[in-house]
Amino acid sequence: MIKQSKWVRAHTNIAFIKYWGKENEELILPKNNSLSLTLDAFYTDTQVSFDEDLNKDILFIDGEEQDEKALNKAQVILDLVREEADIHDFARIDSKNHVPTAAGLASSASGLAALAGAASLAAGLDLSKEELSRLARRGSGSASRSIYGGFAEWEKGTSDSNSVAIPIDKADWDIGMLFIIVDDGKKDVSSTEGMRRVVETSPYYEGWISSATEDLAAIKSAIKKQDIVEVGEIAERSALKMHALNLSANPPFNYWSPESIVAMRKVEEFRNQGYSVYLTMDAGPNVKLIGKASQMDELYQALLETFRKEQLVIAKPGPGIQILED
Ligand code: 2P0
Repeated sequence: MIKQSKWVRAHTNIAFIKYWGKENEELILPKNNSLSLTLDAFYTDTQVSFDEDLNKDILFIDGEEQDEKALNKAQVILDLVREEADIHDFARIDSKNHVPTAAGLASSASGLAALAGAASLAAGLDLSKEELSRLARRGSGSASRSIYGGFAEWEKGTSDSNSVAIPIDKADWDIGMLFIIVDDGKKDVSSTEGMRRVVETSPYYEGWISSATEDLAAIKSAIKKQDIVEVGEIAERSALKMHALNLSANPPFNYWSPESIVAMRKVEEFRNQGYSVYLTMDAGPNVKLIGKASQMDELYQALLETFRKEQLVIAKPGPGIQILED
């Protein structure tokens, strides 16, 4: 017998207050609360089928079968769902990533959120948003936030049960992002390894925790006021502090390429011209601009002097997880 879900769609999110360090690696409990914006431009569609004829779990991304390693995070979610629903069959996961060609963007947030939705649906579990967020978190921390549209906060909690994301604001105001895709092909330090290293070795880690708490309170009040300048300034500071942790780790590491610096300077130039535009960066060289959605087309045009159009993607706030009806 086959228990098959409908297709489930989850969008990716970008953290404005970064998650960068784990309190508990197995349960994925973070050191600090984080806050993100879910975006419309990048998403993953996933379908799960529990099938008694399978003799192992299998994962297809865009039609291509993936190796065991790619299955690791997914299997944590499958196992939790099997246990909860008392299912003993292996699963086939089909995923389609909707990310612009050559974007070089990680899709673990949207991918594992969509998987949590599809696996629980196939198993016949009727999970609340909060339960879905908790389940997605066990695959990848940032996935906990992709259950919701707009701004979401992942509350670090103290245990598996209360470490979940909650919705903060629909972001139905003039805010948007612009991605500058800078793929330098260098082998990255994985997020998992990067986080472990800063927690264990950065002399600044305590400062990160205390300032993240302050930044979080400040950005929530700025979001409430729909104040793009404050939101952008706080988000940019949070990102730069995260990258400063990496430089202060032993051994030190960073995610920047020469082209990242070029993009960062552009943001400064735009600000000097009077634009309210700020940057954020994650565990890779891409630079993401935060600003008024209504000004992104102008900035896009200006960036075409320096970057190819394939490197630029405008994104608006996106929706939460959804079941696609056939
Ligand atoms: C974030 N990042 O808040 C931070 C900022 C990257 C930089 O969450 O180890 O794939 O699976 O929990 O969620 C990327 O790491 O890490 C991430 P795990 P995840 O978005």
